[in-house]
Amino acid sequence: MGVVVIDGSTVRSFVEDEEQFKKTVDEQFKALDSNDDGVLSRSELRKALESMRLLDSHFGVEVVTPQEELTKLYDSIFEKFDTDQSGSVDLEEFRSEMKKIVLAIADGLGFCPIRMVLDDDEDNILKKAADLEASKLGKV
Ligand SMILES: [Ca+2]
Repeated sequence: MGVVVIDGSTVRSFVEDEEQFKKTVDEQFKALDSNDDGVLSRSELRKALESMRLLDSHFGVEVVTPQEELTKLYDSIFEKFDTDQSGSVDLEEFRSEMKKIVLAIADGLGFCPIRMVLDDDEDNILKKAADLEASKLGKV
Protein backbone atom coordinates (compact mmCIF):
# COMPACT_ATOMS: atom_id res chain seq x y z
CA MET A 1 0.00 0.00 0.00
CA GLY A 2 1.16 3.50 -0.68
CA VAL A 3 -0.31 6.93 -0.31
CA VAL A 4 -0.15 9.40 -3.15
CA VAL A 5 -1.15 13.02 -2.94
CA ILE A 6 -2.57 14.53 -6.08
CA ASP A 7 -4.19 17.77 -6.99
CA GLY A 8 -5.64 19.26 -10.14
CA SER A 9 -2.33 20.38 -11.57
CA THR A 10 -0.80 16.92 -11.11
CA VAL A 11 -3.63 15.41 -13.08
CA ARG A 12 -3.63 18.15 -15.69
CA SER A 13 0.07 17.94 -16.43
CA PHE A 14 -0.35 14.20 -16.85
CA VAL A 15 -2.97 14.73 -19.56
CA GLU A 16 -0.89 17.46 -21.20
CA ASP A 17 2.01 15.05 -21.55
CA GLU A 18 0.31 13.61 -24.60
CA GLU A 19 2.73 10.81 -25.29
CA GLN A 20 2.62 9.52 -21.74
CA PHE A 21 -1.11 9.92 -21.46
CA LYS A 22 -1.78 8.12 -24.71
CA LYS A 23 0.52 5.31 -23.69
CA THR A 24 -1.25 4.90 -20.37
CA VAL A 25 -4.70 5.03 -21.91
CA ASP A 26 -3.72 2.59 -24.67
CA GLU A 27 -2.31 0.18 -22.11
CA GLN A 28 -5.49 0.42 -20.12
CA PHE A 29 -7.58 -0.16 -23.20
CA LYS A 30 -5.62 -3.30 -24.03
CA ALA A 31 -5.89 -4.56 -20.48
CA LEU A 32 -9.63 -3.98 -20.50
CA ASP A 33 -10.24 -5.57 -23.86
CA SER A 34 -10.35 -9.00 -22.29
CA ASN A 35 -11.53 -10.82 -25.41
CA ASP A 36 -9.00 -8.98 -27.62
CA ASP A 37 -11.47 -7.93 -30.28
CA GLY A 38 -10.15 -4.37 -30.38
CA VAL A 39 -13.24 -2.75 -28.87
CA LEU A 40 -14.69 -2.46 -25.38
CA SER A 41 -18.08 -3.92 -24.68
CA ARG A 42 -20.45 -2.63 -22.03
CA SER A 43 -19.13 -5.04 -19.41
CA GLU A 44 -15.50 -4.42 -20.30
CA LEU A 45 -15.96 -0.68 -19.88
CA ARG A 46 -17.81 -1.18 -16.64
CA LYS A 47 -14.80 -2.96 -15.24
CA ALA A 48 -12.68 0.06 -16.17
CA LEU A 49 -14.96 2.45 -14.34
CA GLU A 50 -15.12 0.21 -11.32
CA SER A 51 -11.34 0.06 -11.18
CA MET A 52 -11.16 3.86 -11.05
CA ARG A 53 -13.43 3.71 -8.02
CA LEU A 54 -14.70 7.19 -8.71
CA LEU A 55 -18.27 6.26 -8.11
CA ASP A 56 -17.93 4.46 -4.80
CA SER A 57 -16.09 7.07 -2.87
CA HIS A 58 -16.13 10.80 -2.81
CA PHE A 59 -13.11 12.29 -1.12
CA GLY A 60 -12.73 9.26 1.07
CA VAL A 61 -16.38 9.04 2.04
CA GLU A 62 -17.91 5.73 1.04
CA VAL A 63 -21.15 6.18 -0.81
CA VAL A 64 -23.38 3.19 -1.20
CA THR A 65 -25.27 3.31 -4.45
CA PRO A 66 -27.99 0.74 -5.16
CA GLN A 67 -27.05 -1.80 -7.83
CA GLU A 68 -29.89 -0.71 -10.09
CA GLU A 69 -28.77 2.91 -9.99
CA LEU A 70 -25.21 1.87 -10.71
CA THR A 71 -26.24 -0.08 -13.78
CA LYS A 72 -28.15 2.93 -15.06
CA LEU A 73 -25.18 5.15 -14.40
CA TYR A 74 -22.72 2.82 -16.10
CA ASP A 75 -25.05 2.51 -19.07
CA SER A 76 -25.23 6.25 -19.48
CA ILE A 77 -21.44 6.50 -19.26
CA PHE A 78 -21.11 3.79 -21.87
CA GLU A 79 -23.36 5.76 -24.19
CA LYS A 80 -21.13 8.79 -23.69
CA PHE A 81 -18.06 6.81 -24.65
CA ASP A 82 -19.75 5.19 -27.62
CA THR A 83 -20.03 8.40 -29.61
CA ASP A 84 -20.88 6.72 -32.93
CA GLN A 85 -23.41 4.47 -31.17
CA SER A 86 -21.93 1.31 -32.59
CA GLY A 87 -22.56 -0.62 -29.39
CA SER A 88 -18.89 -0.80 -28.53
CA VAL A 89 -16.11 1.60 -27.65
CA ASP A 90 -13.07 1.72 -29.92
CA LEU A 91 -9.64 3.02 -29.03
CA GLU A 92 -10.25 6.52 -30.44
CA GLU A 93 -13.47 6.90 -28.50
CA PHE A 94 -11.80 5.60 -25.36
CA ARG A 95 -8.88 8.02 -25.68
CA SER A 96 -11.00 11.09 -26.16
CA GLU A 97 -13.46 10.28 -23.36
CA MET A 98 -10.71 9.33 -20.92
CA LYS A 99 -9.13 12.68 -21.59
CA LYS A 100 -12.38 14.48 -20.84
CA ILE A 101 -12.97 12.44 -17.70
CA VAL A 102 -9.48 12.94 -16.36
CA LEU A 103 -9.63 16.68 -17.07
CA ALA A 104 -12.99 16.82 -15.30
CA ILE A 105 -11.35 15.16 -12.31
CA ALA A 106 -8.59 17.77 -12.48
CA ASP A 107 -11.17 20.55 -12.42
CA GLY A 108 -12.92 18.90 -9.51
CA LEU A 109 -9.71 18.68 -7.53
CA GLY A 110 -8.63 22.23 -8.23
CA PHE A 111 -5.84 23.24 -5.91
CA CYS A 112 -7.11 21.09 -3.11
CA PRO A 113 -4.88 18.03 -2.90
CA ILE A 114 -6.38 14.70 -1.99
CA ARG A 115 -4.70 11.65 -0.64
CA MET A 116 -5.30 8.34 -2.27
CA VAL A 117 -4.40 5.07 -0.68
CA LEU A 118 -3.48 2.59 -3.36
CA ASP A 119 -2.10 -0.87 -3.61
CA ASP A 120 1.39 -0.68 -5.04
CA ASP A 121 0.54 -2.93 -7.94
CA GLU A 122 -2.69 -1.16 -8.71
CA ASP A 123 -3.10 0.05 -12.25
CA ASN A 124 -4.86 3.30 -11.59
CA ILE A 125 -4.68 6.25 -13.94
CA LEU A 126 -4.51 8.77 -11.11
CA LYS A 127 -1.64 6.92 -9.53
CA LYS A 128 0.16 7.09 -12.87
CA ALA A 129 -0.37 10.84 -12.88
CA ALA A 130 1.19 11.08 -9.44
CA ASP A 131 4.07 8.79 -10.43
CA LEU A 132 4.82 10.89 -13.46
CA GLU A 133 4.94 14.09 -11.47
CA ALA A 134 7.16 12.44 -8.86
CA SER A 135 9.56 11.26 -11.54
CA LYS A 136 9.72 14.75 -13.02
CA LEU A 137 10.58 16.17 -9.64
CA GLY A 138 13.29 13.55 -9.30
CA LYS A 139 11.71 11.92 -6.31
CA VAL A 140 11.67 8.44 -7.79
CA1 LIG B 1 -13.63 -6.43 -26.31
